[in-house]
Amino acid sequence: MDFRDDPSMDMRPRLWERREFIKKAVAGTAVVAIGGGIYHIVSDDLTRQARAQTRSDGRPRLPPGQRVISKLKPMGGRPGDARAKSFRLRVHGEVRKPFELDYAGLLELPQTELNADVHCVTGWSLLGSAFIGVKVALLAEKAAVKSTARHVIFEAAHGYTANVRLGEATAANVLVTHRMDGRPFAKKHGAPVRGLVPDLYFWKSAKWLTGIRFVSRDQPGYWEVRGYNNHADPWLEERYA
Ligand SMILES: Nc1nc2c(c(=O)[nH]1)N[C@H]1C(S)=C(S)[C@@H](COP(=O)(O)O)O[C@H]1N2
Ligand SMILES: [Mo]
Repeated sequence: MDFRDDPSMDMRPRLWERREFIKKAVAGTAVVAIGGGIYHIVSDDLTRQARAQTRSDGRPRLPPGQRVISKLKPMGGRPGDARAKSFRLRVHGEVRKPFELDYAGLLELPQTELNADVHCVTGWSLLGSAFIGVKVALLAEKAAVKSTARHVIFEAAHGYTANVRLGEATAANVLVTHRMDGRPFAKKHGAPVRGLVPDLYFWKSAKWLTGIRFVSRDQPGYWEVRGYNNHADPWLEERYA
């Protein structure tokens, strides 16, 4: 299994992107092939800097095999309804008090602002973006999650899912997020609301989010049943199954 099998992962630059690349290359960034002809615009300077840094949890800032890019790269997927007025989030499953939120309801809950790094399995990392949203831990508390729950299934448009262990899904930096760097998400990045699980590979951060489901038995998600690692820890390079 290889990301090249996935049409949404076609990273070959179109002509105008190639011109853009030449400009950026002159400005000190470089394009490298990561994984057989897939091109990313990466910054060697930012990569070098990040490699010298350590996180507060003691892990290196940059997981092994990653290079830093300077702007979030759209990675495809089948978009859902991006309008805030259509947004509904079901919080359900192994809970005593299931509930549903619309966009206004989400904004009424206590908001968390944080800076996070995200790491794509194809080899790029984006560092230090600002996100605003509601902690999954807060949703879990509000729904009165049962003691039998072990995993969280992030549910998205058209049946996309991502499974995360309960303890990791309720970490302080895991959000249901509606803003990045002060702006709402663009449609291609999951508008109006996406999951954010920064310490696992980025496929666990479901775009066009529709539900948070607590389950007692694990249910491998969209990529997890297509050859990708069920856990997806970037520091352990848990890329494939
Ligand atoms: N609903 C949905 N969410 C998704 C995906 C998808 O195909 N559908 N792709 C995942 C993958 S593989 C990655 S790397 C990130 C990419 O997010 P971005 O396009 O905003 O960079 O979204 C993740 N979330
Ligand atoms: Mo991805």
